[in-house]
Amino acid sequence: MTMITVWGRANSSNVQAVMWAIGELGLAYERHDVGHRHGGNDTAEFLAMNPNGTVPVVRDADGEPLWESAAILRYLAWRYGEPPFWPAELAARSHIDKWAEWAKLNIAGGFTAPIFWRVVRTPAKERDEAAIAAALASLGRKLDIAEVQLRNHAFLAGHDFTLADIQFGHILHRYFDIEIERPSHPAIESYYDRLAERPAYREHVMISYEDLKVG
Ligand SMILES: N[C@@H](CCC(=O)N[C@@H](CS)C(=O)NCC(=O)O)C(=O)O
Repeated sequence: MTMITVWGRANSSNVQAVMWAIGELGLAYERHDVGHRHGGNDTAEFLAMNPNGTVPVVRDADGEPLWESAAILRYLAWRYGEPPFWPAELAARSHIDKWAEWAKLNIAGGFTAPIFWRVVRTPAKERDEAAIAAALASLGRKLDIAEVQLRNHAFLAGHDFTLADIQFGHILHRYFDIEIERPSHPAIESYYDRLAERPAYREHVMISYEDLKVG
């Protein structure tokens, strides 16, 4: 079996998405702790792999280093995924890709910096509560869309677990775990409970972010 090498600390949300996919696909891997307190992402060697100095970076045994977690997820899906996780047929694949892209831009983008960083990675006395409330309202409107979808489907893109669930679901552990006011989304809550039954989700996503806390 090929060995995938991952550079990136386990508590990075983008690394978690990639690791969860690797776990779901049953791939052999080795992961190096890089970034945040671990450092190692400003060395010439690392920057030669990823000039952005960000994690994750992934290299397959026979490939070049890849960065951008969405591109990495598509690579893994193309190479190792099977239908229904990543169907061969273009229309079915594009449907999943649409939801995956939507989740990356709107849910991960609307949560990580505007909410998670402001709540968890900012000392209490410096927190901008008005900005957090506005970001929560904005995220809530996007979650309403997922709520409607999940009322009628077990998973984000339909009745099967797909790449779109990785992009959407990897954010939900932190969303449900941190101290914020959450609007009621019963379908998303039961979806999250179902994700929490998946071993790869528990192993790679439902892990401590204590190390990221400030104050
Ligand atoms: N768009 C990039 C963002 C990568 C990114 O910003 N990664 C963060 C961690 S989630 C990072 O490298 N932060 C610096 C660090 O950990 O030292 C992706 O999706 O991979």
